[in-house]
Amino acid sequence: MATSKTGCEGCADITCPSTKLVLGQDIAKNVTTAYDRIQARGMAACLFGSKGTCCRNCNMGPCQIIDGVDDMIGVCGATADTVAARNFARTVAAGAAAHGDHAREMIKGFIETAKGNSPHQIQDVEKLHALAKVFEVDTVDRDKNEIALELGEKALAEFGSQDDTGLTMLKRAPKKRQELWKKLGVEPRGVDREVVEMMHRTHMGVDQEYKNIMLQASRCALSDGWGSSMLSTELTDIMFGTPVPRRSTVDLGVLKSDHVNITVHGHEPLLAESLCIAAQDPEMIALAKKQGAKGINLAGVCCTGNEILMRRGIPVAAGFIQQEIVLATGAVEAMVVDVQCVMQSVAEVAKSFHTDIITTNYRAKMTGAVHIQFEEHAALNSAKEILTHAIKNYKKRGKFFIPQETKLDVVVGFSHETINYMLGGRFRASYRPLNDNIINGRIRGVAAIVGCDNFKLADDSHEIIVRELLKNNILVLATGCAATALGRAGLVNPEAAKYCGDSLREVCETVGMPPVLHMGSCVDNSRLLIALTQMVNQGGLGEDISEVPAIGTAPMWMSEKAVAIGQYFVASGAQVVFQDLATSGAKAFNNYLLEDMMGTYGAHWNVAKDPKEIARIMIEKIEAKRDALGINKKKERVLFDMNMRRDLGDGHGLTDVGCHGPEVVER
Ligand code: SF4
Ligand code: MSK
Repeated sequence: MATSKTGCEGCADITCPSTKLVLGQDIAKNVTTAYDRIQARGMAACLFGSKGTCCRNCNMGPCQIIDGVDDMIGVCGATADTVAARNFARTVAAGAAAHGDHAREMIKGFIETAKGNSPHQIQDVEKLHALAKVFEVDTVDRDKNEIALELGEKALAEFGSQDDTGLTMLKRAPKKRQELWKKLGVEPRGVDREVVEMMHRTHMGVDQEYKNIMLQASRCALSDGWGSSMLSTELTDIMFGTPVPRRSTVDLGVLKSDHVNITVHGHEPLLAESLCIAAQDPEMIALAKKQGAKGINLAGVCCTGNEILMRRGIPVAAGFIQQEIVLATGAVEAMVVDVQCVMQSVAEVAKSFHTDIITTNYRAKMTGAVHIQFEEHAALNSAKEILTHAIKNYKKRGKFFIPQETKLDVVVGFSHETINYMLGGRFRASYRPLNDNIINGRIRGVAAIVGCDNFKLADDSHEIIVRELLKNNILVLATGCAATALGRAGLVNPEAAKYCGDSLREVCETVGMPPVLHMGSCVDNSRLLIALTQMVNQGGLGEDISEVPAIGTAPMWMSEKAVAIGQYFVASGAQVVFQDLATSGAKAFNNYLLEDMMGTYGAHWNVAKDPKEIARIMIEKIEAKRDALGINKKKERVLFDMNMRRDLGDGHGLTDVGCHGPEVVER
């Protein structure tokens, strides 16, 4: 490994105060981070790879294709468009596979819980009944565990389904969208099947027409968004509780100097929830005290962090981009990891400290880590074994540095159900108040900011985009590491209302909500699909997701999962903006993604490098949707008397910001 140390000499793109503080310490001087490695690479990425036209799908290649140059097509004759589309589609399949395998584990855990074989319990019975209805599971005179068992088994069957009837959750989408999917033939049939078919169709010599490849890419992505991810989110909520708004903290300062610090990193909340239960066990606390600590401090990293933040208010120490930095504090006894987004470098960073990396899933082992298998059927015992190992490291802790002053408050826990109760809908749970505020223009629209961090881009990109959106009165829904980054920027709490334009600020202050609503982990992007559908079903914003003034972005995407998410948003009718895509080397295919998909799905991909440009595009698209809906018309201001207010019946138009509307309203 290189010996040049970040120390901060390579900090040109690091704006995060806590990262800078840690890397500036002596204890971090031997730590090599991704920032160092990006600098050390010192050369631009391969042009063929970054533009999507390198193919290694068979052993006649690898072939590097130049679009429009006759003798620079593949040995098999594959064109740039075919190669770029195959590569893109395989990225979607990989992302969908990651979400699918995660979801399968969650459903198996759900079934074990229903059978009484786990330390967890079915917590949200209302949601259990709602989902049971979707899956046509009888609930009358049945015990919650009995219902959950049948629901879990039906959900698991969606993975291996071989019939062509379509996944059950698709019927939750707006009717118009369902009809479009049927017409296009992109209704996913089975979660696993769509990934397999995608891999088959992009094998050498199968599907060689980019638009046809993308039909299956859409079907595969939809099997993620409306299939596995949605199943995972909903069943996890039923088992661990649907999130409700709660206060917590984020950033490296959530580590405690006098506690055993254990960070939980990865994605599957079964492990993290079991650790949370085990960490409260008097036997574990006593062991920590015996080692000289005051207690056990669990803190999250990446999306496992978001899961326990949303449901338990457990602080998040770091997003993806800070996973090495959290170890460089020297204050972490163990980083417990499961699957996805765990950089191999954490094992190397840990070597400079007393920290152990503990892998827990047979799928995901790492050289230099300690492996303690997390057994679902003996979850509490596994969790205690992991904690015991970590606690015993406390005495070995040497010098450490925790940047306490950079810790920030957040208010999190906004499920799509929570939105029902916000904005004045407390007594009449519905999306009506949100829709009304969009129609009257106080909220111009909704922007989803999702996905990862990425060392290639300035670490304040999320913040720059969101500040622009808020100034323009656009409500932001955030998930994943983007949400953590926004928490670190101080934007995920009600006090951030001061950064909004006047009308959004008025709404946020009246309701007491943050202008950036943290909706969970990357799997929880499915919550956004339901929220958009609720907006459609509530009325006044069109008949399909493609008509709602809403847009998504994953500006700092890193993982293949983000591309699957982007594609399921587009196939669901929501536009997305990414900072780059590996498709620009194939002109026709690239145009298809960035423009022509509009004709198929009513939405397309957008690409822009500069964060302010991303925000500009998002604002422009939202305003265009408002124009199309006819809600941007200049309105006549009318002074309402009490009779006129009563004539409005259910109060629509008066619930602009809450239960008590202003006397002057616009019609
Ligand atoms: Fe080259 Fe065609 Fe083989 Fe790809 S599939 S590596 S383009 S010969
Ligand atoms: S963890 S997929 S870096 S959001 Fe979900 Fe974060 Fe992206 Fe991983």
